[in-house]
Amino acid sequence: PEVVMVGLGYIGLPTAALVAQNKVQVHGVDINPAVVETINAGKIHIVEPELDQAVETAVKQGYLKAATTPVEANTYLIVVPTPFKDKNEPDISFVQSATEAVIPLLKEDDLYIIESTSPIGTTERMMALIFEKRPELKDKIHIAYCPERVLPGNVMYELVNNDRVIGGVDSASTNKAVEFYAQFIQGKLHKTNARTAEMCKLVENSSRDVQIAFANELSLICDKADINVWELIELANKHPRVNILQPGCGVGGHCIAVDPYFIVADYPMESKIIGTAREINNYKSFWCAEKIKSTKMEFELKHGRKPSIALMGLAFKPNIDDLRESPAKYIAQKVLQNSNDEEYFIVEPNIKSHKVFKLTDVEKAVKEADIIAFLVAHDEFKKVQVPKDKIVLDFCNVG
Ligand code: SAJ
Repeated sequence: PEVVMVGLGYIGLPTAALVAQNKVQVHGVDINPAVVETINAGKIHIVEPELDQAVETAVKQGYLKAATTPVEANTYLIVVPTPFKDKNEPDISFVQSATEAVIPLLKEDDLYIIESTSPIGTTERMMALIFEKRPELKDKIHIAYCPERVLPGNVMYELVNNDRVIGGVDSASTNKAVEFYAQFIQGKLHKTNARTAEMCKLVENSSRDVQIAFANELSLICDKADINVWELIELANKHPRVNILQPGCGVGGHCIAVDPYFIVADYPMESKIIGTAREINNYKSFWCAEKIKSTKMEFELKHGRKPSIALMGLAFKPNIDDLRESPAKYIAQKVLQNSNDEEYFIVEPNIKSHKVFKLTDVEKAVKEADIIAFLVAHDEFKKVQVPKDKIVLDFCNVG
């Protein structure tokens, strides 16, 4: 094969399919044998529009093959997760083990690229590891960092059309990596060095996190000040140079709620706003859960009976079925703790069933609950007519 793609997850698999669509032989690697088997059967193990068709075609035409170990190629891409350990320290052990797996295969003029979101300096660290084991390759291979920036749900389009930032450990590496991506990508390819490219990825997501934190902070102030935060933001945004994002019930997903910690862990004294934004966004989920509980208590005091409560939405953002790192799920868990499940209707129209939560459909929940808490602004919820006598907690501007 021409290309080895280590990691066949949310980014690695679509990227492998895109490269293969261009009739370039790709050898995909994943440590999970079930994933390898699924892909070799032309199927996919994740939910992403248009990906199924792309993988099926690539496998059928023989351009994409998966295995649990890498083979010799000319270009190696590392696209594995970088989770974090306790105390929000980034964990680059997957990047390291993926690199260790390809080191014996590297030869002169090869290209090694990391795409995984990584703390600043990771590419240089992997370069040191490569040359420690293969000193004869020093200055003879190309090493670069090129983060992805695709939005889940629109990956196949954004992979091709988004601009990319490409940073080599030297300019020959940058140029070689740009040549590689130019075969598949229509967006602009911006050249820089590896450290800047690493930080750029972290900064993009931190920037969004900080902006959402600002909106969430406003929502807390407005709640006390008895001002409608949605109206306030809409009006402030009429200013030609103001563009405030939307408050919600916290920030979820596996990127925006994670990547800022990669900066904070290494530069704790300097990253004040970035660190505080994380705290504000996490606190907002806790606050929402407390608000539901206090509303429930007020109802009990007033009516002398327990209210029934509808929790509307579990996904980490509108109109998707992804519950990972979801603030809405966290809130549901928090309010259901130590309470009788029967008082609750949990609604998530984007999934059929859930192993912990018993799901109710939208109409029934809205009709029967005394208190309705909107946690996610799904389109289905916007159409709902909520009867006047209900108590509504709208955390995401559904109403
Ligand atoms: N959110 C708000 N208010 C807003 C916008 C979003 O509360 O005004 C919340 C969402 O509900 C969600 C979270 O933020 O819980 C994140 O959602 P998102 O749509 O902002 O982003 P992700 O996590 O789906 O994808 C992000 C994207 N990054 C940026 O927009 C800077 C995507 O381009 C990245 O590729 C992706 O992270 C990634 O993989 O890093």
